[in-house]
Amino acid sequence: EQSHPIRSAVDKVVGAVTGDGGPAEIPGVPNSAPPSLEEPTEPREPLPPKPDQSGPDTFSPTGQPTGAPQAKVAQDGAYLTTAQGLRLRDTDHSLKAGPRGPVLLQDHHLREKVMHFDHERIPERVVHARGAGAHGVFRGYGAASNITKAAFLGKDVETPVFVRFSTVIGSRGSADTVRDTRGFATKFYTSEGVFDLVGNNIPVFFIQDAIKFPDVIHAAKWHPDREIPQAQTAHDTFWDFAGLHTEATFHTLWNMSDRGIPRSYRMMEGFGVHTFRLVDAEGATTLVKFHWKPKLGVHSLVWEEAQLLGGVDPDFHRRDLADAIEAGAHPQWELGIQVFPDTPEQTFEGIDLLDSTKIVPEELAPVQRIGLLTLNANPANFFAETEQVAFHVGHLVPGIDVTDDPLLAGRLFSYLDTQITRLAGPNFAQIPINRPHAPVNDMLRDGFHQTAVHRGVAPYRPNSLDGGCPFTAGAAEGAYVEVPLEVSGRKVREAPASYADHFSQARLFWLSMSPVEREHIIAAYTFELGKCYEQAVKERYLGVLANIDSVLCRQVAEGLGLPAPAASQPLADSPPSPALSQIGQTWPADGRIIGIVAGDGDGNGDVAALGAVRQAVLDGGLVPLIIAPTGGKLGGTLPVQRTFVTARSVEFDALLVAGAPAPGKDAYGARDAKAAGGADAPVDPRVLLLIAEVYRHGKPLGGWGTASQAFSEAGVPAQAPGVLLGDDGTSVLRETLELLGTHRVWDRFPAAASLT
Ligand code: HDD
Repeated sequence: EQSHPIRSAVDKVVGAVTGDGGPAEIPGVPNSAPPSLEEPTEPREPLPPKPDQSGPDTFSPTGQPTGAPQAKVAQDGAYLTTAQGLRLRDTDHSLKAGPRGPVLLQDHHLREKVMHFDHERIPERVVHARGAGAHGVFRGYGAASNITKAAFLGKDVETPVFVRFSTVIGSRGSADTVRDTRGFATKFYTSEGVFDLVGNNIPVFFIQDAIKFPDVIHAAKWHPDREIPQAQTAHDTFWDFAGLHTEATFHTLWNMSDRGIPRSYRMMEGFGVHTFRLVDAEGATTLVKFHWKPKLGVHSLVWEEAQLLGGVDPDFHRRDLADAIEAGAHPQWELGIQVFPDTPEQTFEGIDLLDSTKIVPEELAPVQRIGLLTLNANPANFFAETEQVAFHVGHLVPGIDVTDDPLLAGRLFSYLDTQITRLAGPNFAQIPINRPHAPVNDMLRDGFHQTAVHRGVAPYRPNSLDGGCPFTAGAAEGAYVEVPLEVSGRKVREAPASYADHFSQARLFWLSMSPVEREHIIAAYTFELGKCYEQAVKERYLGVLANIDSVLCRQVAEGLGLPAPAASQPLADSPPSPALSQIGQTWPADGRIIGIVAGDGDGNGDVAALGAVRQAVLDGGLVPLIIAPTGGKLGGTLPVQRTFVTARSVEFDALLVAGAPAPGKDAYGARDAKAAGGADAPVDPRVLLLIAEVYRHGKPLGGWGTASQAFSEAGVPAQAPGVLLGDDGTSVLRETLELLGTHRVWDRFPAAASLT
């Protein structure tokens, strides 16, 4: 690596003073002499800002683009400076009284550098601490314009967005693939102000009233004495609460289903959960529930994959999102709404629309698509954007109003309040990622981290000194006007009677699952309750399961070695909702990852064939990763992305095996891999592990050449469903892609038979 001219000059000078690295003495200059005070060097040419130092477009607190290019750059200029812009000659040594002497208090640079470092962390979010974000654009279809005046939903209106996905329970440094709900929060920078849709990948919530939020979160987070487990619900306090507080039953069932372990953020549905009220230009209102429908379909991991990933790649989901965006495979979701008439009862088909523990099955109210979200840019700086973004369900725009859901009411307080601690003061709306793209002219003043220089003398209304400005607007000028609903009632701490139904929709969900999904649910409850220490907690929860379904209860009880209790109330059967199941549909395979194990071929002919398969994967819009014993290039041309040391099956959606590589040999190298061990040399155990796991996890498994030997050594029956053995790679690939459309080879799971 060539030394930068500035660096080498500084090294020389510093080396002369400290004896580190440079000559002990510069000829003619005694060791004790001060170094030259001249600027060490000049940069050869003005250096452009590094790409990772340019931030998102910034807007002044009054909503105007800041304009000047350098204002968009967090850091500028070629020289290292202090925060005050003072150029620095050395940042590696404290100012000392002699090379071995004490450090001097006057060293401002030392104190500033360490002081700033000491305060680099801010409190993590009290929930949803771990997340990953991306920039994008939302385009309205105009399909909702007959029921809402929200400008950003208009036909072909494009609105910049920032989305943050998250887990709920774990700390910032916890793993991505834990069993949990996922947050799906979207900030729309609309022309009428910021609209935040702060949803989850599960359409219901644990509680019906926000006053219970601290309870459910205290129960679900780590035990207060040991701060374990991290990011898991498999522990006593969660199941203690869930067993006693049965309105959490439905949400918990979603968590225990495959929805609790998504394959990717890109393959999750999103839900606004609450019912919202849309308002048209005439003031007519409609109730709606918001949905996000992923273009790539809804897919999940299997539990063993999720657990392996926790160790192999704890950043699996954030890596997947960032890699896909960087590769140009921009993930997309359609925004949809379920529409209900705004009647005084606020119910639909008997379902209380103000109860966030209930869904309205899509078969009763279809999801109508009203716009398209595309994520197309990764954040330039995680802290500045993903960590500092502040969502709030109260960030609304004209045309969208809240309802009286008591869960929503508490959220309307909480999201504003939490930022005061998290972002240290009331001016978080001035942080670049939070700035509206609509003009801002508020009368909020001062406070910690005030970055605006407000002009004028009259931040109050009415005033005459600032010309009466700013003016208030009417609805015609785009003002937000709350829907003037009548409200009346006695002050009570009570819930409506319908809120007491905690089981009927959990049963609906169970009945809507395919056999293999049911089996996964049984395994999940058995695992989670099996991790509890307290017998009473397990027994009580079996009582909850009995009120969902007797087979579910009996199977889990069997796994726990406990008797299965009877239901405490009659089970209500309703027609299943096929939309709740993730199995049975086909989806595009775009962006899925295909591992290709290079075989033990004997020359460039095989490399060419492998190259052709790789190219065919690319042409299909998928990502090929070649796996070989060592890195480098096969046959000098084909780049290897994973070695037998770095590859693990959990990374791939399907595996293709081009042969049966023996241990420790080159693939397609000068040596014949089998030569040393003869024709019956065993297959490399790391390849066998890849094959066995891919098979066990129900992923398509293709092979040609000597692959059949590898499959048989891995214990994979050649006739098993989704095991594709063929003569050449391209034909095997074609069948593999077809299978990927259903995500997994579901027939490989034993399931159904045992579910009686
Ligand atoms: Fe919440 C964060 C979603 C109920 C209080 N919540 C937060 C985030 C999401 C949700 C996605 C992360 C936002 C981000 O990425 O920054 N929360 C939900 C959904 C709920 C819900 C879908 C129910 C339908 N939340 C809820 C209640 C309360 C909170 C009932 C409090 C009474 N939520 C918060 C919070 C957080 C938060 C403490 C933590 C960090 C933040 O807000 O900015 O205020």
